[in-house]
Amino acid sequence: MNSNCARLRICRAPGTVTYGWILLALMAVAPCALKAQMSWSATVGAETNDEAEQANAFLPNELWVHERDSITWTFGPVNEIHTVTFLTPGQVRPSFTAGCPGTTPSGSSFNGTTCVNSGALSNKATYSVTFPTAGNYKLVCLVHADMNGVVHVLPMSDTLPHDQAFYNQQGLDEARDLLNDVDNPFEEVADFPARENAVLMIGELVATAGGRQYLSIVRFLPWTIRIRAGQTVEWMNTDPTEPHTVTFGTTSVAPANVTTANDGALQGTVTSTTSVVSSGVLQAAPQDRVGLGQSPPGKTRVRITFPQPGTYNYICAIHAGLGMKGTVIVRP
Ligand SMILES: [Cu+2]
Repeated sequence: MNSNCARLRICRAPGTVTYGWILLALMAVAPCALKAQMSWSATVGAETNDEAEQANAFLPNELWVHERDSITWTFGPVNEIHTVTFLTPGQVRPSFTAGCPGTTPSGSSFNGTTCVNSGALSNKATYSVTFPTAGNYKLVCLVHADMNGVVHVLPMSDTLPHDQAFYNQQGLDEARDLLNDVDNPFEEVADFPARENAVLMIGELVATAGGRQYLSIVRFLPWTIRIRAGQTVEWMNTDPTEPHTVTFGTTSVAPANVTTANDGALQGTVTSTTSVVSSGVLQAAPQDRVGLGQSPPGKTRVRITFPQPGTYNYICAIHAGLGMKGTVIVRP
């Protein structure tokens, strides 16, 4: 792209459309007096209409902009929350409730020295960040560890490789790749033929050079399971990153009335429809990295025995709001 094209695009910045020709005329007189300030847009997260499938991803997750440009992110999912967060190099990752710490207002600047954080947003909320200084900045969601991106901020003298239309297309493609993934959940269940009475929670990690992102199916598969009194159901969270719980009789995320079996799985017994039994968080272990202490294996399974006939409803205490609920029907 030549510099004339670059300047033409300045004239299409929001609010200046009608003054485009005036600006062009001004630039012809004093081309160095005006600094480009592009306003870019991108999306955070995407979901299917029933909220069952969540693309936990920055869409797209790699962008190139000029210094002084800004990017406005729009949060797609209705209920699932994400953050747009730029931590400083080497900063210890905080929890999303702590923030970086706290939140910074939309329109904040990030140059690598002070973190910025949108806080947890959803449902078409927007958050803008301006980048005054050239550099390569990692973008993270504090809610989802495997949700990463990068923003390359180039000096004005460098040519940008892509325009907004490319990023729009790229974002749609990445969302489609995640949400239209053709793996059949019931085929995934069949991958565990030795396990009778199994309920799966599944997802899939993908990555670009901008970082990891993932699809999470926030449903129990199958969501209704029929067994005989005295049998045991095993729930397995095979999602590579998303946490879930298997929770009877409470809405708390905390574990309740479970013990740990020899293989590390949790186990418990539901004796009535008012029993409080919960796995607590089931989640794959994070990947190890050089320079960090090794993390223990993740707790990803819970086995629950049902001695009495009845209909037992349960939830994922993290995702019940997205419809992640199940039923165990126990026949005599
Ligand atoms: Cu869940």
